[in-house]
Amino acid sequence: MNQDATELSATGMDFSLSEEHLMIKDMARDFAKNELLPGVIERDENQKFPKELINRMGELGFFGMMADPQYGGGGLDAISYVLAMEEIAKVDASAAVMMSVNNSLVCWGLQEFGSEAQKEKYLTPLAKGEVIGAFCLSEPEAGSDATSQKTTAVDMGDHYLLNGTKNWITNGSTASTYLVFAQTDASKRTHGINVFIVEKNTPGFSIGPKENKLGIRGSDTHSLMFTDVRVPKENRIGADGFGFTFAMKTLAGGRIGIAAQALGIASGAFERSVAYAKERKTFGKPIADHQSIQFKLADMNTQIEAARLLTLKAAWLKDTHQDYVTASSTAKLFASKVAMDTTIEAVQIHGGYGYVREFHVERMMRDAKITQIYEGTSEIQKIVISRALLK
Ligand code: COS
Repeated sequence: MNQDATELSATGMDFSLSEEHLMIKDMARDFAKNELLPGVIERDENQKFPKELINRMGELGFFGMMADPQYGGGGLDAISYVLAMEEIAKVDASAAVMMSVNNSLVCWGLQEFGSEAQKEKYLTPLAKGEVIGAFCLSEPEAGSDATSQKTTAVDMGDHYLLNGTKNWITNGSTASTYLVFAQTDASKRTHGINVFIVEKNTPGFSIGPKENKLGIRGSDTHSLMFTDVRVPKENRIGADGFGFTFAMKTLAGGRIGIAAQALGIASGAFERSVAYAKERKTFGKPIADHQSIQFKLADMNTQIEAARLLTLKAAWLKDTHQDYVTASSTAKLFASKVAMDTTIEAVQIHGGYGYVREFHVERMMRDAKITQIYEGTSEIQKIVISRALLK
């Protein structure tokens, strides 16, 4: 550590990454460049993510980064996860969302709140990346207003009977293990919601057609239907009525993942813009020599740097067991806007080339939009932040 860094850490501030963090970042960058970049345009075009590539991400440990090694996870901190997410999302935001759901919503939720038997049976294959998970909260009439769950779970003694429909489920058909939220007692509002582990081939569980989306087209999004689906009682996570708290707690961490995804989309578009600005010539010189382009790049970089700091701060708060709820909403709110603004500018810098598939930035612009919508819209993040400020 150099002297400046020593002085900074003595005051409690240290922005340097450890060697392990840098190794993880490099590993994710190499994987993204060598294995995700080829084929990313086709995956977007065809809305297909090959099983072999999912398996490869699993083998490399990208699906259970923060889970305990005892259950097959990488045992890494949230900072490592953010660094890897940024590098993956720079190249393929669809791969990043699959990773985000499995790591922060499914694995983290099971690890924190699952029973020992649930961890052994379900967390272990999920953390090893042998199977993929899905987080099934949203419904046709319950997205932002997550309390208004219409899916019901009736207590039948040794099992629950699930009925209802879930919407916009990431990994909808790729997943094998689904965390499904349902009302067990609507009169209790948030305290009448439970979350259940549902296996893919359970009778009565069916998967709707794939959504034809604007962006993150490589990842599969489906509605899911449940008709008299029997779920063993031991598959309920936590005490009766714990489901809504489970959703809020997992989403607080999930939002750090989505902030990192947004950051990656923005920094990917930025890196492409810098490279293009140096190559492309107009009026007899590279467009990087025009001040209008220089100022755009300076603004993009400033925004990205701020988004990165907010995202890493939220991860650091989580790693150091401090309250990160407001910080994760702040990071997601800001980073998702940066992703949108930066990718729009990246297309502008690329001009006509930015408007065609081969130059990647139009896909990034389409991918960016969802980061302002899922795991809590920007408006929901403002509710979370302002409530904390005013309480
Ligand atoms: N951790 C633990 N508990 C939390 C919490 C958190 N981060 N946030 C809220 N809660 C608890 C509250 O303390 C409250 O508990 P009590 O009922 O015991 O008082 C309960 O959850 C309900 O909270 P609240 O009254 O604030 O509920 P609202 O219906 O007003 O909704 C928001 C709160 C808007 C924050 C919540 O519905 C939300 O996050 N919605 C967005 C959901 C979302 O992200 N959807 C996308 C689907 S996943 S792609």
